[in-house]
Amino acid sequence: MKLLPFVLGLVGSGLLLRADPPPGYYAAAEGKRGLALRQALHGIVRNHRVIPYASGAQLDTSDALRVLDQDPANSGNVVGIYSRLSRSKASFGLAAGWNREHLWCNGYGIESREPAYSDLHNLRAEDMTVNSDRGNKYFDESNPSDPEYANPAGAEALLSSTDSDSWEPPEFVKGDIARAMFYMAVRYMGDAAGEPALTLTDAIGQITASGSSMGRHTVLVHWHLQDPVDAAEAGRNDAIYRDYQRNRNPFVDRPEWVLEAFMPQLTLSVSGTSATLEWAADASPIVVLEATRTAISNWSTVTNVPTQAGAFWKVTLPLEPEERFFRLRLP
Ligand SMILES: [Ca+2]
Ligand SMILES: [Ca+2]
Repeated sequence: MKLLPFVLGLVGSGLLLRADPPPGYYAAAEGKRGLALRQALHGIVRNHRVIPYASGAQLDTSDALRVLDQDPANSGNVVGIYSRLSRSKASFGLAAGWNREHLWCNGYGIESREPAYSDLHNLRAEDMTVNSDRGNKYFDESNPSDPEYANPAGAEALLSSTDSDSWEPPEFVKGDIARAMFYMAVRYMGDAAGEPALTLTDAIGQITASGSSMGRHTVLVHWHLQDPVDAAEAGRNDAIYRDYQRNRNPFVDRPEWVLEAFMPQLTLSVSGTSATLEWAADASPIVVLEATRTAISNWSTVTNVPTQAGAFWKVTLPLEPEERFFRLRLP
């Protein structure tokens, strides 16, 4: 009997608020990688229960965001995804209030069409002004040399920065946003009526109002690794599954699948004074960037040119005394 208070303490700490995917939910995806993994995940998360976007008497997305994005410190408020400002739930749609932010911009392939338009994995509460400041900027590290560089991004977005074409959110939501982008890219593959084929890219020239691309692909992968899933993000995923859409974000449940699904597998082999990096050609990124541990944010393009041989790309690099990191991106 003396154990009882301890057990009650665990219940009170919220450990039971976290659910796991039901047994077998991801069975069709296990052991796969690359396109095969993305297609298997698509088969699992498609055909979700659509919560209507239009505000009205029925349950709609603004009702859901009042619950999903509620301020943990004030049940009468929601918190903005970039601004982190707490706004009264009652101020939805008002000029000084909050509205619905599409992380994957509505203008990049969604075009106000459900189910993508109302997908709660892609919708967040945000202060009206900050939502409009972000506009249709893709996600990327802000460039201080850009004439429109602003850090902070605005008086109401003190933890975000921006430049002429991109938006960089607060550190602790970078991973949440990246995983939402990866979800969108597997949920929407263009195989059902009214559904776009959404793709992530490093080729920022492809991110246009007439396309359905978002980015920057490899920066989002980096953000995913920088900001791992925490209990709040897992709880939001559970709530969308349990109370609204009946589908889950696989990359919140299985973070290791981001690299498996969205990055080519790199093989490194060392011979004498050189090293060879090799990756599958179906991934197609052909620019190799390198950085050293002492200047990890200073990525430069390696001068050695990758060459294709059959189903693989490879590039040979000299071995150097200092530890180096490599990443790939589209040209
Ligand atoms: Ca930029
Ligand atoms: Ca986070």
